[in-house]
Amino acid sequence: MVPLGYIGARFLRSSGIEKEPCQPPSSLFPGLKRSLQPTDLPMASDNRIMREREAAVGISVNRALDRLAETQETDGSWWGDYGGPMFLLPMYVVLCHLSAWEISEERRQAMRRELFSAQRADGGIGLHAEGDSMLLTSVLAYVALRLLGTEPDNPELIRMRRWIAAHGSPLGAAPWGKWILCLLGLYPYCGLTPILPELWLLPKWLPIHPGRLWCHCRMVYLPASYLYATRAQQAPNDLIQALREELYDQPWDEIDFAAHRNQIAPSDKLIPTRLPGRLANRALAILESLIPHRLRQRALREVLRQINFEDSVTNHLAIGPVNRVLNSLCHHFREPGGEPFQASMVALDAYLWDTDDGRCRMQGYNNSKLWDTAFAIQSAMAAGASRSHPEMLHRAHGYLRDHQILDDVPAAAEHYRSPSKGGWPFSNRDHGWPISDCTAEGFKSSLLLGDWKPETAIPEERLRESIPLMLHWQNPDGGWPTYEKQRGGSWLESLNPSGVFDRIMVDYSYAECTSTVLDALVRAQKRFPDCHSAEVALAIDRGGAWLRSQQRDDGSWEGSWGVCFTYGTWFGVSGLMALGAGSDDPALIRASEFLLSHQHDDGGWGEAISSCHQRKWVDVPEGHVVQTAWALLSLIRSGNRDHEAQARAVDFLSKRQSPDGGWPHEGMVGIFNRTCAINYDWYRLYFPLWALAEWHDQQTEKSSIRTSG
Ligand code: LAN
Repeated sequence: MVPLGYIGARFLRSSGIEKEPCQPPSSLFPGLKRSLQPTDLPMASDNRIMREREAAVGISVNRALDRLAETQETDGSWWGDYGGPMFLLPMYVVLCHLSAWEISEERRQAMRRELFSAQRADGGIGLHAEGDSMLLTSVLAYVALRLLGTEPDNPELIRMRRWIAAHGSPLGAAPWGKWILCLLGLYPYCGLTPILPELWLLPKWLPIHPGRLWCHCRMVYLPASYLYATRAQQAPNDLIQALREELYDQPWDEIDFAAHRNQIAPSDKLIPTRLPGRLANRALAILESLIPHRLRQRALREVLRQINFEDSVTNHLAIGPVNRVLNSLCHHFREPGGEPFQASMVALDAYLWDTDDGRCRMQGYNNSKLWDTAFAIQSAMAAGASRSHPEMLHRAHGYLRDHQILDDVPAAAEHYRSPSKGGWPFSNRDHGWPISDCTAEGFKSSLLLGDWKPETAIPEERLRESIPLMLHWQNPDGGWPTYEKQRGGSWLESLNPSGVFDRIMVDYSYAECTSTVLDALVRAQKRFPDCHSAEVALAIDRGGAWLRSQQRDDGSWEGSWGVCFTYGTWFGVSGLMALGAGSDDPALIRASEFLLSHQHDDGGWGEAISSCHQRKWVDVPEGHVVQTAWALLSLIRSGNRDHEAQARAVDFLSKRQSPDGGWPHEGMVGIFNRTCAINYDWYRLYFPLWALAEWHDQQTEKSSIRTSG
């Protein structure tokens, strides 16, 4: 343990115990400073309690900072589990089975543990580790467990089989599940909705060209089209024969699979299939029967070219776990054991995470290091780590420097790629796909650390390169997307064939990305006033208007990548503050009122994962540390004057802190596409740290106003 550091020392000073002049607080939010008046301060009778709380929080913050320092990787990053989605590991297991890629016995056991650990009380498995059972994941997990050596008479497996039988067998599974079953010979290709590779040969200007899709969607359907069009499938063996009997309640040969082609059971229909989608499926089925052999071969060559390109520019990591597995399957079926296959299998190791309690989880990305490091830096800086933990910050700075993307991909347009140079990814440079908000967080953190240690700052020209990139990403509606400027109309969503994931068709504007990029651009404007100044000013205006337009009537913002309104509102509020909104801004007042109306008596906030799907606040009585931290940060930043509510939130966070300085794992608070939760391991350390540090900063500031007033 480092002795009482900067925060503690500041407390001693501000409480008058140590008579040193007060440091000006390093608050990042100018609006907050404007808003504070001596009259806002608590009554004198409360002062003693407040000071005690302040002292306790100072200690909490130091302990959390120590924990942050202890858990830093040698490369300067923070690296944690990014598991949760339950459809990923079975895909990996199927790939290894088909390609005879060996998984060690220890790993097999750890994988079995992971799959069983997610089994629900009813016997099935949900889309994510905390979700309700569905066929897609129950069937895939069942198959994976059998491939991993679990016997069919295992009692847990029997329960899983019963759940599957009671909910309609694989015939009702969402399409991605059926794709995987096809490869194993557990489903015939005539039972799939066609995925035509020929779409890639269409003229690029056509609104339905796949190059217009959200990059994650297009990169999944790309290899899926190859596997579909080549009818990739292994020859049935005894295990597959046995599985055919275990999974279906009728003899395999008697099932009319084609008749169930578009069937999705209620458990798997998380998003409705719409009429245009149903019509498109019919049209695809007709087209499939008309495609000449030569055209198919040409289309397959083009698809393979795109797959190989993706693998080569991502060091075989691919953009995400699903296309990583599907691309590897393409390589396997094309050239078993060949070089592209081997390279991809080695890269796939990055997607596996061994937990402390002996489970092996498949990760939602190769890692989340850049994202975590940027937030760890900002929270640590708010907590005064530049004095107490300079070494930690120095190493983290190195990670930012080493993982900025330095080049565009070659022949970008031909491969439907946008500029990359100057951006930051979510994970690391090897992965190479830049993301708008990761770039903004990387940029902000780099400025922060560069100001602190100019001698090790990232060279100015490299920071300047992020600015045109952030400008380039702005959508026509004024908001910011994730990876690429929106390329297709929102109407494409009516063709969403997944049944499971919402908003996958195009790259929409998001409150989170918009808020963060706006904050970065405001800082860019100050730091590099000569850099694209007119465009930056215009982008900020349009972005600010978009962000304001997204505030809901109840005062909240909807989050898309975190659960849910506490997350979105934190970004909404922070974005407006970055634009200079004051605490008297009606939007900020409404946001605070919204948050206060959902605070629990114990000071915490708790929102269910289902808030994201239902698009309305679903309360959980047990407050969540991370959501409480987001809410508290929003209240502090918006200059809300309900100090009592803030104090209760602070107490809630302090009470939950573990002896090691961190906070225990609670439910998952990451989400994607409204339905699938994902675990951000470090959120429970740097967000409470950040909230407590900003609260402490605010107290110190109040004390100084009190003293001078
Ligand atoms: C991610 C991870 C990072 C995340 C943030 C940067 C946090 C966010 O602010 C923007 C969106 C982004 C980039 C994001 C989008 C969706 C991803 C890629 C994921 C949640 C990780 C896994 C998920 C991906 C779609 C999973 C595969 C499933 C499909 C439906 C294709």
